[in-house]
Amino acid sequence: MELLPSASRGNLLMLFSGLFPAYLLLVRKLRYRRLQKILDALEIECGTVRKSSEVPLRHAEAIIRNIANSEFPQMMMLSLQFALFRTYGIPSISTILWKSRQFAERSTAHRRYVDTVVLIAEAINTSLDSPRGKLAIERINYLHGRYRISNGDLLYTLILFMCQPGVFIDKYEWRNLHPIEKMGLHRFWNQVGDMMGIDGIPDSYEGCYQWANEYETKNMVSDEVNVKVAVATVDLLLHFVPGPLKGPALPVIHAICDPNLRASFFWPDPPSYIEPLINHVFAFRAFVIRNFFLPRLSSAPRIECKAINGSVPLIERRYYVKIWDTDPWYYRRTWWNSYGPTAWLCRIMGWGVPSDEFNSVAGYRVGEVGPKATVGKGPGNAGWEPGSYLAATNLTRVDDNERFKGAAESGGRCPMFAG
Ligand SMILES: *[C@@H]1O[C@H](CO)[C@@H](O)[C@H](O)[C@H]1NC(C)=O
Ligand SMILES: *[C@@H]1O[C@H](CO)[C@@H](O)[C@H](O)[C@H]1NC(C)=O
Ligand SMILES: CC(=O)N[C@H]1CO[C@H](CO)[C@@H](O)[C@@H]1O
Repeated sequence: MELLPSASRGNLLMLFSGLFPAYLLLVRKLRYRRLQKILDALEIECGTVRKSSEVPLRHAEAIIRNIANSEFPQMMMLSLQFALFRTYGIPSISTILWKSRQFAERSTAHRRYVDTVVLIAEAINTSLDSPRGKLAIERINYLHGRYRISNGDLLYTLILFMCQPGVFIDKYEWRNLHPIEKMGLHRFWNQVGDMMGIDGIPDSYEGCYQWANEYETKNMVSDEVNVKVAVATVDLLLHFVPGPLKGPALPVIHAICDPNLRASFFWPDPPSYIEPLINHVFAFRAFVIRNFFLPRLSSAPRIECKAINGSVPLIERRYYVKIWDTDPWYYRRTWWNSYGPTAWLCRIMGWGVPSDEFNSVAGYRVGEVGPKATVGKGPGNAGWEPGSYLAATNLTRVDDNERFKGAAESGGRCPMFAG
C-alpha cells in the first residue's frame, strides 16, 4: 500500500465498500436464476402443474439434472451414499447383497460402488427416452434379475433414491427444494420404476416418502447380516480418511444415520454433542454458499458424457467417470495423476492410483458394468435386443404433446410463477 497516496487509499476503501454489497446482490440474484428458468419453462408449456404426473418427462429430467449436476452435486452424492446405507438396514436386502459377494473384498466393493454411480449417472445425464438412457436401465434390470428381489425391496430402494436427496437438501443445503422439484424427482424415478417393472409406486413424492417410512417400521430390524454389509461400506466411505482418524470419524457417520437405522446395525448412539455439531457445520456452509458464492457456471455430472471414441456404435462406446471417492475406477489416467505428487501420496497411503487395474485408460463400457460374472453379457453386448430388458416402454404418462397444445390454447401462463 506504500505505493498509493492516502487519498486514493480512501477511494479504494470506498470502492470496496460499494462493491461488496453489489457483489452480495449479484449472488442473491444469480443463485436462484437457474431454478427460476426451469420453473418458467415448465409453466410456459404446461401452465400450473399440481401433481407430478403433469410434469412432462423431459422437464422432470431437467429438474433432476439441475439438482444433481448444478445446484447440489455434493449433497446428491452424500444423500445417495446414505440412501444405499439405509437399504442395508433391511435384512432381506442385506442378505442378497452379502450373498452377491461384492462386499467382502476391496476390489469388488469399490468397483460395485462406482458401477452403481455410473448406472445412475447414465440414467440421469442422458434421457430415459434415449437409447443410452434405456440401456442403463436395461443393464440395471439385468443385474437385478440375477437375484430374487421382492417388489417391496425394489420399491423401497427406488423411493430412497427419489426422496433421500430431498431429505438431505432440506436439512443441510443453502435452500430447500421447491415443491415442483419434488414433483420432478417423483416423475423421474416413477418412470425409472415403471421401466424396472416395479409395481405399486405411490403417485406422489409425499406418498412415496410415507410408504418408505411404513416399510421401515415393518422391515428395518437389527440383524448380523446388516452389520457385515454396513461395515464394508463404512470402510468405503472412510477410504481417504487416514488410519488414526478413522476411529474418531465413525461417530460422525453414526450421527448422520437416524436412531432406527443405527439400531439395525447395533451401532451405539454417538456422543450427544456430535449431531448439533454436524448441523452447525452444515448450517454455516449453507449460509456461506447462499450469501457469498456465485453459482457454478457449468454443470458437473459424475461421468464424462462424451464417449472416448464417439464414432463407434452405442454398445461399444466407452466413457470416463469424474468421481474419485474410492479406488479410481474408470477415472481418466493422466501423466499428472499417475506420476505426479498426488500419485505419490496415494502410493504412500495405500490408495489406488489411476491405472489399467481400474480401467483408467480404457474407461467403462455399459455392457461391462457389474460383477465379473456379468461382464460382456446381457444388455450392452452382442446378441442383446434393445428393449428386451425393459418392463415398460410407455414413457409418457400424460401425452406431452396433448398437454403442450392445451397449454398453448389456454394461453399457458400460470400466475403462480409469473415474474
Ligand atoms: C474411433 O473408432 C473408429 C471406428 O471404429 C476408428 O476408425 C477410429 O480410429 C477410432 N478413433 C480413435 C481415436 O481411436
Ligand atoms: C406404464 O406401464 C406401467 C407398467 O407396466 C403401468 O403400471 C402404467 O400404468 C403404464 N402407464 C400408462 C400411462 O399406460
Ligand atoms: C442429455 C443431456 O442433457 N446431457 C448432458 C450431460 O451433461 C453434459 C455436461 O454437462 C451436457 O453437455 C449434456 O448435454
